[in-house]
Amino acid sequence: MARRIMHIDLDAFFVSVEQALNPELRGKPVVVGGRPDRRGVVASASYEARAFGLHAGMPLSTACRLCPQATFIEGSFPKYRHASQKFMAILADFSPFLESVSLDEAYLDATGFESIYGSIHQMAIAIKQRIKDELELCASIGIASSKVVAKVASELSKPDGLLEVADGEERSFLAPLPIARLPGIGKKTERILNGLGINTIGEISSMPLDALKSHFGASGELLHRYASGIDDREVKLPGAAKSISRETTFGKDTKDRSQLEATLRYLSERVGSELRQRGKQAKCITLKLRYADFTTITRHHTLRQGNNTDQTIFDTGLQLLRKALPPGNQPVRLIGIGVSNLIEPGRQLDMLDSSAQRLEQLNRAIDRIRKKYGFTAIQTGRTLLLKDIFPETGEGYTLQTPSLSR
Ligand code: TTP
Ligand code: MG
Repeated sequence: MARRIMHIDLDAFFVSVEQALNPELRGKPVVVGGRPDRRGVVASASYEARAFGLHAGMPLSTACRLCPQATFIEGSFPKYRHASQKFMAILADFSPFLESVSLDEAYLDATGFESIYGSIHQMAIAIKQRIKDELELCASIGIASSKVVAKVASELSKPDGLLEVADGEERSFLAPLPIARLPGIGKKTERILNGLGINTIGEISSMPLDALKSHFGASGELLHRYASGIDDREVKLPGAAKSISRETTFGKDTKDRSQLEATLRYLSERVGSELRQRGKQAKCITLKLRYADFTTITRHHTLRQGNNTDQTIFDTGLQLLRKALPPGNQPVRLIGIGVSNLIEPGRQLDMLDSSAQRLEQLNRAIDRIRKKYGFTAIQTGRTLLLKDIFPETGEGYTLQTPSLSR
């Protein structure tokens, strides 16, 4: 049986929360992001403001020039978080198969729920109604056999939309749409494709796979699949690990920098590999150290964007290690590295353009080789050192203790 996946996204979320709290703002051009005389960009614009060309990411000064009569609001994050929690609680009442993607966006697997609600379409109407009644917010919902098609459908249906793509119709639904509608296509990819004479999603799906691969590497394949409406990603339930970490206790306490750094590199590769396997990126990296006297410290660093490459995890860990270990420190008993604040890749990021994406592809290639031949089939210069330190062990040095916190 084909899956029925819903993508639910609130319309003009930050602005709509403000309008729900202050009826005077309803039906008017409203912008959340800050006062127009300040630097900064539009975070959210009401649909009335969008009629004047305003959109998220536009400098506030431009927004003010295009629509001086708009009400500009600074915004307050706790209000939006509170509304988001209520929104997710309503969705959870409808199905436990729920994945929240951001504050105002979620996927819900509704496969098999027809018998309860009459049809999935009816279920979506009931969801929209409850959100309207209880939160005074508008949700747009796309329904399809996969995440990617459901997301395109909900965005196309905005505002206050509901659009269901029948099973088997995915490809023909996507085909006439401009390529920018496909999640993951950023400005640069769009330019390259336009340069090749490709303007619609259907034209991407008709391109030979090899041609796409030659322009976009491994991402070309994903692009081809998505453009054809093929996407096996599952709705991931809460309870999936919220953080991933690896740590090791040394056989003998050590002050040796190269041993600490080699171990850190090895643990970073383990964490990176697990992160990629889960299809996530991390925004927070944490180093853990336990000294010989059992004093334990942790140090965090938050990245500007999500990342899942070994290199970034290690480089960040190394910086934290260098700061945390002044010269003359006492010996280290345990070292660990972890990642948290896990996000879905590719929402704000341009999936195909960034150099981080390229590094990720390299990491994935290494993952594949390791899967086939064992983790130590590929070693970086640094982890080779560990062979001398732990010569008796083969694959994996048996030194890491996995810990997945939920
Ligand atoms: P979106 O769902 O992308 O935007 P939206 O809800 O305002 O409008 P719509 O879905 O109807 O197109 O993002 C949700 C919220 O996230 C948005 O209200 C404000 C915030 N946000 C930012 O702070 N900066 C941004 O660049 C974007 C895109 C969103
Ligand atoms: Mg939204």
